[in-house]
Amino acid sequence: RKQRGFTIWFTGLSASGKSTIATALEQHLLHLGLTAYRLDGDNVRFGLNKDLGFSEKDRNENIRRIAEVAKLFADSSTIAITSFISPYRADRQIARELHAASSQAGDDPLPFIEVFVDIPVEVAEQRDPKGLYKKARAGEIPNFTGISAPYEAPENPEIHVRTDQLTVEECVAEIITYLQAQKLV
Ligand code: GGZ
Repeated sequence: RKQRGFTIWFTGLSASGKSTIATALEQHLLHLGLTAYRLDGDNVRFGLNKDLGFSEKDRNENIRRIAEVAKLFADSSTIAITSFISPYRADRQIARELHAASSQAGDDPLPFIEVFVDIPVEVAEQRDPKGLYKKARAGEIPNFTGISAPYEAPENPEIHVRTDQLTVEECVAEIITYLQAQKLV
């Protein structure tokens, strides 16, 4: 049976564990013989979106473009995995609706799976692997999500993982179980 494309959309604070889980999930899918491609800050914010910063307007545009690119990957039968804070509910809704609108070939909507990588902001701030929260507190990074810019938590994500309570492997297992139940893998 031919692989079906879809998008796994991670959302969560800086240092929540999005990229770690996304990378482990990608490895798992590749081992299953599936084609997956991860979009993250390293390959998008330094390329396609290098003209964008962290104002609300720039984040809106960042997420809009990422959603369009993820949709193209999914439409080409790849599993697109996106790993961005995507702090605004309305932007994630736009990404979802873009996938729901039928694909270019005019067939089924492309599945969109929102994964809320949930961590209390205090724990993210304690982890602070890159020292960004410290800088944000010191006023050296303006509009820092969770400190001086909003994070709008998903109300109805397909998957919700608490990364202060689960291991990376447990989070991946939860996602795989969901995908199997949906007959996507
Ligand atoms: C939040 C920022 C900011 C501000 C730079 N606010 O932990 P990181 O470093 O590696 O991940 C964060 C990343 C967020 O980029 P996204 O494209 O995911 O954001 S959004 O979806 O909101 O457009 C952080 C770093 O960039 N970073 N400045 N002000 N994170």
